[in-house]
Amino acid sequence: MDNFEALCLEIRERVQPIRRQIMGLSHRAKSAHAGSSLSCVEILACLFQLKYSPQPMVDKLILSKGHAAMALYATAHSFGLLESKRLDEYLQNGTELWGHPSFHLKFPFIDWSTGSLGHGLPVATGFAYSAQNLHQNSKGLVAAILTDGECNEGSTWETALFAGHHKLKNLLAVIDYNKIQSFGRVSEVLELEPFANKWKAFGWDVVEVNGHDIEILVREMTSFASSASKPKCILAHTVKGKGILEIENTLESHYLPITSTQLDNYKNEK
Ligand SMILES: Cc1ncc(C[n+]2csc(CCOP(=O)(O)OP(=O)(O)O)c2C)c(N)n1
Ligand SMILES: [Mg+2]
Repeated sequence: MDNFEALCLEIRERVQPIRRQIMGLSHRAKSAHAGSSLSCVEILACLFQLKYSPQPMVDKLILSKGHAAMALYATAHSFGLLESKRLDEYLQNGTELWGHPSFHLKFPFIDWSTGSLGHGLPVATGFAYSAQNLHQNSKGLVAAILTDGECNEGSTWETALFAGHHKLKNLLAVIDYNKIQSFGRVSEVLELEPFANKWKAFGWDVVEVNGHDIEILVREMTSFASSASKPKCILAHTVKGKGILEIENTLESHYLPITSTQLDNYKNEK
């Protein structure tokens, strides 16, 4: 097995336990945003693997879709950055694992507070610009995980323009393109297509991939890290609620907590 295969295998082995953790958290805390969290598991696991490796490729990781905090916490737990005891405190009164990640709590895996959509890419771009132009010694990528919904925000496109103009070759945006927002489908609320062409027109390298395919994600992330000349956007086609057939690709998955039956079925199936 070569290094690439070994890396992908390691990530793949984390995916189901992370999904199970997310389901458990949503069920116990009766938390919304299970669908949002399940949608970005592979993307997060790949970026964590590249960030927390002996030779890190990712320097900063901003989960712009802060409402998917359960995915961030479950992934951090998988990588040994968050104890089980603390994970169990999610959304409990008087504890720190809030519904959106807060930088001020000083968890090592939270590089910026997020939750207000449309701000993750601007902040990531600031970090990337500063690393490229002001701190020439800075190494590694600045990565942001965005949603399709926040590509309705002007702030995202202002930043895309700025990053393209400055050829920020250390900036990676991964868009969790699950085609659903909180009040409807992207195609009904505000169509984004031709989405890839828009990013290209703003001066970005763009690829469209299956956002649940570990090999493709890792290949695109690592090839970018070694040979970029401009910022890159990975348009990751995903399924909201991925993992539970009953809620996959539904608007309800944005709001409804995971039920005990869904949790049991998932455990039994895998
Ligand atoms: C600026 C802002 N407006 C509104 C919200 C409330 N809100 C939470 S999630 C969401 C949209 C969810 O759809 P999407 O952004 O596509 O994320 P997904 O869960 O599908 O990944 C909205 C509008 C917010 N967090 N920030
Ligand atoms: Mg969406």
